[in-house]
Amino acid sequence: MRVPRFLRAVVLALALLGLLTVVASRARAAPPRPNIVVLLADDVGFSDIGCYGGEIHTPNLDALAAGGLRFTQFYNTSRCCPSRTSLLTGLYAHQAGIGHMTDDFSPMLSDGYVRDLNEHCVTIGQVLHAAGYGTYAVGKWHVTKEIAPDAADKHNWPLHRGFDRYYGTIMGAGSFFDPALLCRGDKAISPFTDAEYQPPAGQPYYYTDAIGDQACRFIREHDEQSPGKPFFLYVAFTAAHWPMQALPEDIAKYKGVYDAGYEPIRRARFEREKKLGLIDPSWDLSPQFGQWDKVADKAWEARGMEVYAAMLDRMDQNIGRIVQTLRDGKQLDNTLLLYLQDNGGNYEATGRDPKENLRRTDHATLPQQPATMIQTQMRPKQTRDGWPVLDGHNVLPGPADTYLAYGKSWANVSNTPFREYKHFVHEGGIATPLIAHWPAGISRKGELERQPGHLIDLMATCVDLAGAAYPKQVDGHDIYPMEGTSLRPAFDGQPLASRSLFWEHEGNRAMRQGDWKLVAKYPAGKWELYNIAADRTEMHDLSASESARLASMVRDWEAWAKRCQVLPWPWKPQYGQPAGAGEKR
Ligand SMILES: [Ca+2]
Repeated sequence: MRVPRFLRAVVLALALLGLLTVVASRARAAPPRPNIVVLLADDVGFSDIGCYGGEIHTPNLDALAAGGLRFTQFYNTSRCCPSRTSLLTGLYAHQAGIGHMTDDFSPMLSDGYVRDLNEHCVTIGQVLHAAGYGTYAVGKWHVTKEIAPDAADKHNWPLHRGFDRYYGTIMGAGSFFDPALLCRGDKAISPFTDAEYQPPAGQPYYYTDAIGDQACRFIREHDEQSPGKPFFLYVAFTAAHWPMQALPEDIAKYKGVYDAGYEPIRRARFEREKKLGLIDPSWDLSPQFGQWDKVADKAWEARGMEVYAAMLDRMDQNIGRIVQTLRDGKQLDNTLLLYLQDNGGNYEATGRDPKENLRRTDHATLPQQPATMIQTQMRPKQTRDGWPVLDGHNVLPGPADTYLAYGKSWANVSNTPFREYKHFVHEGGIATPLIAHWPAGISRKGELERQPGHLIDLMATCVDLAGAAYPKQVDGHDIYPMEGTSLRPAFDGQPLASRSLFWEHEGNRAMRQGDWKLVAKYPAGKWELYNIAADRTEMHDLSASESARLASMVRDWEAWAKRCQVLPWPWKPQYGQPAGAGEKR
């Protein structure tokens, strides 16, 4: 039967309309680009938060873990500056110019160690801003050597590195009650005369609360001012970096929890990690550092850990406020929240063994300082109301007039079950939790992801999820290609791109290739080799029995070190030279 031509035209038109309708509804159904919130903690070990085995109360992080994905083999780069550099730029830190610290004044400053972000990198802020995201940074920055309040050159400060708004500290550490180089945007401010944020009545200024408050404010104001536009928010807490300072009500929650010392806490964490499936039951627990029965002042020693726990507890409370603000703004469903830590537990002995162990006097002995003063001292000599800041064994850490670290033995507990600490690239220095929570984008609720990942992957993930273009050049300067890979396949239970991962910090070196890890301590330290699947606690060195594999991996590490400006390094001896005078030991 012949179909009249006009009828065929009508059928064709209807079919086209139907097709267009399907296309249009698919376009409507495509989810909008997610907001991305990175929550970074400072100097915290693998086992500290609850959902990674700790007894510290972190219900908000635990809830994110229950509704999202926990990575069991995620890595940082073992120290503040390089980790932040790597996170922000998607490069190995040496490529961006910060292979060591921003305040390293060693004379040899080859390309990998210029102490400032170079012109061959961009930050996630820059890339996502260009892709139409609102971009916000809160908290610790620590990727520039320009740390004077009136620095003429602020080209590596947050507002000049892709962020629309910033509140936080440009320097690496400071008092929680009077932070060093606190800034709003480019301007250094005093927390005590800041018209835009004051703590609730009766509460002191406390940096962790201010960070949380400001993060919530940026989220709310973004919703009001740019509805429908996605945002990137980088929240870099300074908890639980020294000094151990916390609010009394939080410290009180942990009173007595650590009175039995290191061993029972470490053992309990080890057992919980096994129960949670985070570690393999066949792995040995690494040796414990510190003997509780030899500790002379147990109350003082336990107090350090009580305050540390209180600092993380308060951070978690503020993460809860951030999550609630997202929920209130109906943003939580399409926000990717990533929680991670910049390096392992910190063995540095700041304030623990001073020349003089002073005692607190019964009245303030120093002149008051004006509320308007800009604090520039990492370790203030006094509080604003005239109390000298004290360290040593005659003061219990916690209040504003104390400045102490929690010490190597507790850092060893933080890093359960692993060896070593911040600075080093054995697993205790570089293993971090990564919690990824995104209701609309991650279906694997409460699951563990066992593929390795690294800070360099955050840029690649952001570029992928935002549909952003990573630039080849900026202002005529070539930009290094991203080193990482998007984590999105892992969100869907798929394999990540196969690659090797590399580390160097202060001559400590490492590489991951499949299940194998090459690692060495100090510039002249000998290479060790571990099978991480069988022995992630690095207790059984296989370098002698796997000499061919060792040689092959060493060659790969050397090629990476040359390509990524790791070598020549500022340490003695130079790489490959025998141990000698001046070697760091
Ligand atoms: Ca750190």
